[in-house]
Amino acid sequence: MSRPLSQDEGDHDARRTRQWLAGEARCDGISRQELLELGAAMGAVTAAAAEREPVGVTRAPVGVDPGGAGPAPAPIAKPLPPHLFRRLDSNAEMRWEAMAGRGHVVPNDRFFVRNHTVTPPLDADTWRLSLFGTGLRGAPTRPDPVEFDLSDLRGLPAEERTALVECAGNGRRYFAEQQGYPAPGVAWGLGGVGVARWRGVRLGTVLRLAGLTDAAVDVMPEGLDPDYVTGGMNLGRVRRPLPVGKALDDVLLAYEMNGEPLPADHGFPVRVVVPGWIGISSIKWVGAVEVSATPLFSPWNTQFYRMFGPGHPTGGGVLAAQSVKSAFELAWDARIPAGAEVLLHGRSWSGNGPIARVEVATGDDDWRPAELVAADRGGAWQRWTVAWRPPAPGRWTLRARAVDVTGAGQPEAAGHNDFGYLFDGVVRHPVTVT
Ligand SMILES: Nc1nc2c(c(=O)[nH]1)N[C@H]1C(S)=C(S)[C@@H](COP(=O)(O)O)O[C@H]1N2
Ligand SMILES: [Mo]
Repeated sequence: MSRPLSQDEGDHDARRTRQWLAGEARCDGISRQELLELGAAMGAVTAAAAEREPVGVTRAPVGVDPGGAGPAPAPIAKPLPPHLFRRLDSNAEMRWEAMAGRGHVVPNDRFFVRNHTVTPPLDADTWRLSLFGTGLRGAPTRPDPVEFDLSDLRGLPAEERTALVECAGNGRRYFAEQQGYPAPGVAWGLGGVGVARWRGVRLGTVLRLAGLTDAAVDVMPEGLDPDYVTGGMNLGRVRRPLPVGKALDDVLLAYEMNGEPLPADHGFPVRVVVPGWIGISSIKWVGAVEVSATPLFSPWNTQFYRMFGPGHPTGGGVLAAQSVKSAFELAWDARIPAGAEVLLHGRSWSGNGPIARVEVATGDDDWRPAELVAADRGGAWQRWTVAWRPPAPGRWTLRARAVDVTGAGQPEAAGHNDFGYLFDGVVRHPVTVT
């Protein structure tokens, strides 16, 4: 499935990088030199920290120190029962057994959370969406923006989309565990992904009402969570630009998730949902949106979310579509009864488009095709099943690999990059047959 050029993430990123390096794209608050220095510092950290806790991009949220005014707020508001989640600093990954036998979408109580700092307490009554910039008629400024409140948005035509949100670092821990190359950053297993039914108004509808002009090229939503501080540098609010072509296409300003008001941790009252693009594009707790007639940049597409390291260009390679992945709906080290046939369940997904086929290997046999759940064909991800009769008690390793409609598949080992993005290797999932 190819997308029009103006909506392709990789292409957009490559063009903007050239412009940024040539000094033609603006990145507020941070100079090109500072970002390059931060990159160098983080590179050094990367090498030194290979054997230690993840540091660098997930360093403690300095920006939220309450200054002795009491305990720091919990980074995540919702309960994180250990049978549903594994905590990772200010983030929480879904345990895959939490999806066993479930429907197409991930219920809100078990959807993964990726917070750069903390979930901010926001009041829906005083919340405003503020649009400004040179790409709007009359070029409204940040202090004097075009505003919408929540009831304005709810009064506009609503749309619903079932879309997958995945952190670009999902699967990162397997770079270390399976390939011996630890990467800094949140040590996600495969649970930094989820599919939900998002309901809201198209970003394009709001942009047009706000006075979008033909001169607009980039749209940059910004979160209302605290500034992100890392490597001793305050990078400001979490934000990442989109080309106007994508912004006008299928991007939503979502206020509902799976039929409920957006939960606090997932962006209440309103978040951006950018189908098909890496998770960081889907800005939560959106407040300001800059609409610019000149290209924009943010640290979230210059410093983070780029492919660095041997085999990648200096300045970082383009981080294009999310890679193909597969997961069993099973606990890590799950116990499986011996002597009977069991039906193994799992899911596969790809940023390129739908999954075409899935194969499973159980360690006692060759790869064999999995049965695809018909209702998911062409959907945000693909459920599948495969029957297995464990031949004997003991430790077994389950593997699953998928191929998407573009022919992209899963190699035995993922390609290395310093920050551990886009893991696509086959994950070796241990189980114990008793
Ligand atoms: N404002 C804001 N938006 C954000 C983030 C954040 O920390 N702050 N994290 C991003 C990242 S890296 C991901 S992967 C997704 C995760 O969405 P979720 O927490 O709803 O699962 O939100 C994105 N949007
Ligand atoms: Mo992410």
